Amino acid sequence: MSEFFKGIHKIKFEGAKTDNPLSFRHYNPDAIVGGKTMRQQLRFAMSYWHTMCGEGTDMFGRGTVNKDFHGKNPMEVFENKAHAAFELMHKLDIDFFCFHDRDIAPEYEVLQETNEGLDKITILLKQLMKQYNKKLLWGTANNFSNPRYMHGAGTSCSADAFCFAAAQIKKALEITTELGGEGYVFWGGREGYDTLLNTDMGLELDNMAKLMRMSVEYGRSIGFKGDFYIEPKPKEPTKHQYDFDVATVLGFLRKYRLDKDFKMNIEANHATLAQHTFQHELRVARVNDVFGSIDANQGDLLLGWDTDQFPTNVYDTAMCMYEVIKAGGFTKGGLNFDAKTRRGSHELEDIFYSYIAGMDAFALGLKVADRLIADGRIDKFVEDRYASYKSGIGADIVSGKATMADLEKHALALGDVVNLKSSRQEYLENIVNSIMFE
Ligand code: XUL
Ligand code: CO
Repeated sequence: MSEFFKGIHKIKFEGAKTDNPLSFRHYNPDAIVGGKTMRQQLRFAMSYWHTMCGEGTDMFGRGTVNKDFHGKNPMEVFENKAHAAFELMHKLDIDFFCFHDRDIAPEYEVLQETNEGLDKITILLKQLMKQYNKKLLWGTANNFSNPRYMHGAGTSCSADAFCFAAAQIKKALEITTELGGEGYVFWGGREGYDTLLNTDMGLELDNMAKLMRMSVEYGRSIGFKGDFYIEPKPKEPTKHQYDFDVATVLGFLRKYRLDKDFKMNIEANHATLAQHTFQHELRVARVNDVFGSIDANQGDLLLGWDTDQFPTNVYDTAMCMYEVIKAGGFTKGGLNFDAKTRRGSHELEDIFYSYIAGMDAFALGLKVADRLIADGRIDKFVEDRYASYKSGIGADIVSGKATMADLEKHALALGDVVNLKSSRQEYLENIVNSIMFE
């Protein structure tokens, strides 16, 4: 097979002093940080959709880069994409990839034919995975691009569209299982609404839960052992996406008793669209035991949409990795770069600069998070801040022993609350800076 990324060699760790832009300055896959290799801690994944399919289109203009990879017919295009994908993962030393069904094979007029194309590509992917020693982090179904999903998929007003969505998920689960996928993602696609004037919200949510329940049962019945994830997002394409944020999704899962079956795939740009920090979303997932995987990217805070930029903000990657380490690290999840080069960064080489930037930003973030934890001042501060719950009335509150009468008695005896200490926010922020730039 011909080389698609000519002139680019395997990217290696060269250290912070290197002036070679096609090298890692911080990501050293075999270096140990926090008791594991960086490779094990970070579990980087390539997103097939942006990297192999995204051509730089936006609503004002067509593509600026061609991703046909010299294919002369639809099937050849996707076969070549597969070869290019593995060359890219090899050169970037990325161990995992993630895809939607429609990223990896052509969509034809007839579903049966589309599925046959998927089967062919699945055979090729399996062979390439073996050859290059790469793994599938997660698969998913694109239940949002085709016009049949204009009113949603699992939440469509059309039972026919609902069946098409189910058929696609069934097939995507089969492929994901065949490729040994470690996860399967539901991102809400068009599951939401623009106006309540035409929407039966109760029925839509009930139906979405039914589709998820059936998907989990089907996946387990065919031997899928990976984790199921929901990826929250507050808006775009619909005004109100049902999976707004982690807390909203948790409410949905608990209502339909699906909370033991799903974890969260948290995307940085979706968090900020929901007016949360990335760390907030990770923390909500962590304290509710549903942290699973991450779509690593960043948004532009001056723009109100999902720009899917490669992550370069080290404050964010550091706080992200702090949460990941505190959650016990990734088990089946990883860091999938759901990120695309800017429209003007139109040369294939830009894909390499982008991934290198993202991987180095996360390597730095991991190192900072590890030092923050080893330093211990922040964790100790938080621990001390809640010391009043360790003994006396506080301990009785935590254990559930205290009654309302006990609390009232305590308050009456006190007269007032007199021992409140400073929250020391600025002191703590400066500790982060001092560790980051030590
Ligand atoms: C959309 C998005 C998706 C999911 C997978 O905003 O993030 O690409 O990650 O469907
Ligand atoms: Co995503």
